[in-house]
Amino acid sequence: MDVTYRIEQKRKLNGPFPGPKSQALAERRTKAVAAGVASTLPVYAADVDGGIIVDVDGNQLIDLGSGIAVTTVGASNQAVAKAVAEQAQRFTHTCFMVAPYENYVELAEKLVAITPGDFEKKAVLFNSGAEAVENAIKVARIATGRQAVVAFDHAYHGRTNLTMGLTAKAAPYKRGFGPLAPEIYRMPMSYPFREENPNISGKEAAERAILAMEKQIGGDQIAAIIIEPIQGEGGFIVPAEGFLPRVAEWAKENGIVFISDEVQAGFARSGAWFASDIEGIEPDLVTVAKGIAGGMPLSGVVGRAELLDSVHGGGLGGTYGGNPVAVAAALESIKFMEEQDLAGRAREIEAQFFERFTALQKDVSALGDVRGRGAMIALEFVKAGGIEPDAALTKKIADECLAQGVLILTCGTYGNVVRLLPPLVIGDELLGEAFDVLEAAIRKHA
Ligand code: PLZ
Repeated sequence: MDVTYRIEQKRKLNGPFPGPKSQALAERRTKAVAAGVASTLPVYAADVDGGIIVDVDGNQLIDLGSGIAVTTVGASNQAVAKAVAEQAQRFTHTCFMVAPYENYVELAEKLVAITPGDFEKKAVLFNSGAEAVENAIKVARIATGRQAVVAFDHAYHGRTNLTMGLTAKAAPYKRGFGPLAPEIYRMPMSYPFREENPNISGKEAAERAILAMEKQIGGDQIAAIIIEPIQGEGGFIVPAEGFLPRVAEWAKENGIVFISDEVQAGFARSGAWFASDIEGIEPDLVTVAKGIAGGMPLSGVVGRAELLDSVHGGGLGGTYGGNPVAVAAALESIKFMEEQDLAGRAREIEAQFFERFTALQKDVSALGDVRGRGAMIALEFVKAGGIEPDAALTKKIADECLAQGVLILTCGTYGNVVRLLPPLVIGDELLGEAFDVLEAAIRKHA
């Protein structure tokens, strides 16, 4: 990796944390910003580059969150910033449904080329991950003439009405926000660490879900099966080998559209372009967002041409979908990922992570599971010796890291997973330092 940084890649805490400027902003926020939107950090960002977030008081934090798996190429990647500025100076918007433009077509060509699946594909662009998921379901329903949609335990697919119904966890995402969309069925996931029978294979876990689908819905009633190839918000769950291929195969046998939600796992994050590549599956449709555009809001659905083309003209769209500034950022981000082999970088991060934390696991019995792929990696904490989730310990560890200037996020149905999503442009030294801080926090509290 050959990256130059604007900001010195050093962790630095000056005085109180949060500092006075962040505290003043927090007061203003309380009066003006809706309470329903919460933030992990108590400090306000002023400048971000590589693996460092500088706050308004000049503190420098190590970023192991990438704005939830978004700033894969960095939050101020200079090539991306230049492409954004140049496009903004030409035009910021025409609406692709009104006056189309070239870079939308170019990005569709690129997405078709890099997504899994050796068949004719097309793409359509939107703004957010949830919007991509909603549209993938619309496509599947119209293409099959069926209504039922299958999602899995621990799934996260968004916060809009349809996607909150697909999301598994009630609080904070769904509770009180109903009525939820009908015709959504939830199936058992392959979650190796939490299987009652620890020897169950991926294929057996798939047969368990298939039997439930056959009995509870009927294969010929299902429009789509949607699944994250590595579950994100639900706990960075990597299904057992063989699970996804068998579910995908059964979908095919039953004329069901298999949708891989790669919103979080996609774009080099997992150590490949897409996590589906590693799992050896060719989804009918793939949803993409987050890492695609270096921080600009952009998403898409990519997949079988005949499925996407089963929608009547005017049936898909949206004012901002495929905004030209966001698309310019995406084209530059993808080029950067290719030139710098960021998927390879993600695999290096994976190796460093496993070496360090599987060793730590031998000393810390509360560290139940060390898992993930690429730079989408996690630690699951339990009450010592068993598998009972320990959310309180997880929070203590995350809070300790924050206080030491390392931003880490938690996730999981049981709130007991620390997840690491560093920008792939982070250097080894800074990453090692962040691991030191995390390891010390674990040893202190576990
Ligand atoms: N599908 C797999 O991970 C977004 C959500 C954070 P949007 N994950 C982060 C939060 O608490 O809101 C996500 C995802 C997967 C869909 C989505 C939704 O993407 O861009 O947030 O709509």
